[in-house]
Amino acid sequence: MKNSKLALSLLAVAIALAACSKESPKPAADKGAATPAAQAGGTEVRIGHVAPLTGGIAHLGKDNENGARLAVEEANAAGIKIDGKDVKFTLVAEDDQADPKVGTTVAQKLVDAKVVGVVGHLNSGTSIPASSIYNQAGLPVISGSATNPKLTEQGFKNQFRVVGRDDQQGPAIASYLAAERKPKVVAVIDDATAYGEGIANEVEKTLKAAKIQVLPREKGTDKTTDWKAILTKLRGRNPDAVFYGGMDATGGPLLKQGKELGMKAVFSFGDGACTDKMKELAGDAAEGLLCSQAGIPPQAASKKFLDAYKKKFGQDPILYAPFTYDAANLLIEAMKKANSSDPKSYLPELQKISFSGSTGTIEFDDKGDRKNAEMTIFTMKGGKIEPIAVIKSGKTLSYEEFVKTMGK
Ligand code: ABU
Repeated sequence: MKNSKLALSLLAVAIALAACSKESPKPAADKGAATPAAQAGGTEVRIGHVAPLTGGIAHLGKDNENGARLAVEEANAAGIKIDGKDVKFTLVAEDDQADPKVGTTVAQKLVDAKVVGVVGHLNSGTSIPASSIYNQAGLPVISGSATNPKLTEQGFKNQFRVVGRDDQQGPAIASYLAAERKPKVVAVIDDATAYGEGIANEVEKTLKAAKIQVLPREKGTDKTTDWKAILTKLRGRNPDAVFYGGMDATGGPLLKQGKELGMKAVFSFGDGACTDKMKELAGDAAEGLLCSQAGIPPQAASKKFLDAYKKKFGQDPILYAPFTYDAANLLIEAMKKANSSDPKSYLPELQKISFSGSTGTIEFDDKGDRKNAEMTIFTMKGGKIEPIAVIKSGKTLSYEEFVKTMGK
């Protein structure tokens, strides 16, 4: 009788434990070998990363994740102690599919997984709705790529970005286009996302202020790959230039079809379509395009970062990886300064940090925007996106002059 009671109690405990493990699934963390910290019972500190890892811009999402992963692995290899304990950082990587609804779902998933900070999201369209979830949870979040101004205009003290904003980037590319190509008529198209529409609005404002005629806005979506109807209509208006607010996955086909239709206009883009992928998608039509980045060109990042990235991933960073690398390092550095991984304790350190990252010195203003973010203008030459000019603190430098200021 006694034995059967004991057996029943043990069974009950086993069932309860099994139920518990079902209710608390392990997050998709790093599957790397256990570090000395973890083996010795060190503290696990989880950092979230979110970007689209599936869909048309998965290549950019993976690039972002690679940057953050490299930072986490380097920190683990360095062996960091917080509050006297060995720490093992794990990267909890989520896929938001560049979809605002999925973005909020995975944001909540990261909060539930008890991450202490987040690098992401890639897109403004996912970052903005997810930001209230992180704000409620008091989690520091740093985007390495989201450029829509609204992200940091909501009064959230936990939200940061290490790139510039589209109310800087839009005027930069539009002014360059106006000054160098002197268009009389410009067509502006966007993909109806927070980023695409936002930067297109900024470009239009700047062009109109320069007394350049802007045709009525044309719109697609972030899935549009057949632009022929819109382009045929625009061809009839004979614009000297086209600006597209959207990503490379949709910008490449737009450019290819525009040239196939015989448009002579110079095609220009913001950072989302400022990649070598444009050559892959548009072929020779990509030659001579103009585009911008709300930060330094990836090839101007520190040699230490570029070498480590290439060694680990067997390729050069595409676009934002130096920025997500810096974002993850900023979270880690703030934890070290606070000697705590508790978001409440290390957030004040992040707000006042001055950090020498792979993309230069990073400090934040009161809104969480990067102070003195550079803007870079590129063209496609010989099938490669090449930086032409960098705008820093209101001064336009040739890329060669800028590199000298980086001490390279
Ligand atoms: N900055 C362009 C791509 C990311 C975004 O949606 O802002």
